[in-house]
Amino acid sequence: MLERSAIAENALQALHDEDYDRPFNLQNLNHETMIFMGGRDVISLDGEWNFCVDLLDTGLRQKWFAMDPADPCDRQEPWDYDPYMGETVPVPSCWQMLQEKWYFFEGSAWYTRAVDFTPKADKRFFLRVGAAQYDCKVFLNGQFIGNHYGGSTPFFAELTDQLQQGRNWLMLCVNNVRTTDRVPMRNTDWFNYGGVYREVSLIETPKTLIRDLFVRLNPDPLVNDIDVSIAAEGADYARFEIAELGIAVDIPLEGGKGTASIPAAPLLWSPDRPKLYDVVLTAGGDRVCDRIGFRRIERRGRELFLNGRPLWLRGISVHEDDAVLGKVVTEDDLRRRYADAKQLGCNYVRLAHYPHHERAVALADEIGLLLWTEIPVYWAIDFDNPATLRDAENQLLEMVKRDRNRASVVIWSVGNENPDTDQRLAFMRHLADTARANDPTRLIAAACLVNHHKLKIEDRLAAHLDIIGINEYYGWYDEDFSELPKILANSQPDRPVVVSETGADADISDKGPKAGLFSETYQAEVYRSQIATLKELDFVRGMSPWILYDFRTERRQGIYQRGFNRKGLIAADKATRKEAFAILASFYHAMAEREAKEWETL
Ligand code: GCB
Repeated sequence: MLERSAIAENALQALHDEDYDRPFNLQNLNHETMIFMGGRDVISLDGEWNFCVDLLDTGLRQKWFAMDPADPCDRQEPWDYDPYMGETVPVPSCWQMLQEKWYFFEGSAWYTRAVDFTPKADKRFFLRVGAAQYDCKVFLNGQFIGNHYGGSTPFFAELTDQLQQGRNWLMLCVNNVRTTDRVPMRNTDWFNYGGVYREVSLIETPKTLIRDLFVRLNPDPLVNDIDVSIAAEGADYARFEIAELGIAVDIPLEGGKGTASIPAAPLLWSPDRPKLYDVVLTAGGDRVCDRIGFRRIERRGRELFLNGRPLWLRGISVHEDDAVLGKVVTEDDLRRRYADAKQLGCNYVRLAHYPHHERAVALADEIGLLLWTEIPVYWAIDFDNPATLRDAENQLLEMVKRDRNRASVVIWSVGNENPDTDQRLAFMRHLADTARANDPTRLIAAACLVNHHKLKIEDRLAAHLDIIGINEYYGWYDEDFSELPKILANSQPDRPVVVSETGADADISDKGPKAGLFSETYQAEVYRSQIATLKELDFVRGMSPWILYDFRTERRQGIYQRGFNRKGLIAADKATRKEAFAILASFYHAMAEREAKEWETL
């Protein structure tokens, strides 16, 4: 039970409000706390957690996290919450999808659960939260462990020294308030879900710990090496194996780090042949494994190449959104998503606008789809603010470290439609450089800006990218279609352009119009015109129209939108296809057939 003075302190806070959250505003759970997850056994902490929304942050002021799990009848003082009894919710979930009264709730919410535990002398224990939107404070047995910023990447907290024999109480305080200094900021075109919406687990490791493993083909086509980088604690060397390639190498570790370049000739991974190899790393008693594909993605001038062959990215954009589950994804949902993309004739998917579930990336490896993945540096975030940069950089590094063994990921994108200011240029250059420094085997992109007065792609960031993404909505926000060829002709970019977005809304419900804006036929017409224009331009090396499925967003409240962005090729039921689906499919399939014939004759 808390000391009486804490309650008195709490009463005083009503008079002096400013400092209650300062001790918790740390960004100390970040990419540095990550451990390599491949093949680890985990104890799932999913399931029912005690839950309470907390609009006024009373929990931090009144220190709910420090309360004993005593019977409320035995308490000496009045309290405003019983963390250990009462309402429960499932984890993972988004609170908006659970009760109507929580639909527009933005604030803190508390999750509490018991963890029964037996310490083991030679083991370490880590909490892993797959994702919580947006920041998440972790408490164990009343003690503040740390805070993670960023709603779409996993985070870890070592609990070895804090877990006690028997019953432990774990609390997560999740806050989804939109603020100007966050990434993203207050204004987006997707729903601001809240909660612990990806899996939570406890991981047991030996004292020797493999922190990181990065395995890739040397990006230089003349060097047939598999390059390996390792970070491990408590061992002098690590054993790296790919049995199918006859590789078994001991790699010395110095200062916890080791690298090796191993000559090898793996079958190359591609969407047509998504070959993966079993990779195992052992260091001391720790052992991790992964299934890894080897491929080369290159930009030469205005062209893209995959494994030395010219590449045109036949894509579609997709959000992580479900009419029933919100941001929670299931295996069925992901398989349906990629089956729809394949039926469309795609070889590529843009995972917009934040890192999606790691399973989305692993499944793309297995079934053969190239991915563009990105962080939510979206619109006018606070480019002047060093804390905002720290947050963006951390989200980038968490995404890169989580996914850089995935052959499917060929593009890291560092932002979407950001104004071309000096501060933004410095901010995003830094992100592009950081991505390259941590992974030289992928291309860097961003969705850039068009100067609508000069009719030209004009964005200083383009010089620092491998691919210029362009979001253009000719036929929708911009009516005059004839401007699109002019823009592309005026621009003469020296590197490939991927039309990262284009599209139009179509409401195909009974409430939707039969013709004109928001009709299915109008959307189909926009797709016809876009395809006719873009296919003529040699520096356009791909497209990912907006978007595969209709998705929920607060900012769309027109009579045909009703809380949804309806630019999907498929309605929010994820089943009903609109006319434009077949139009894009026939363009992509014809292109794929042409490509296959060209390759046969090579
Ligand atoms: C964009 C944004 C995307 C929006 C889309 C739209 O340019 O990148 O997040 O949802 O346009 O529908 O306006």
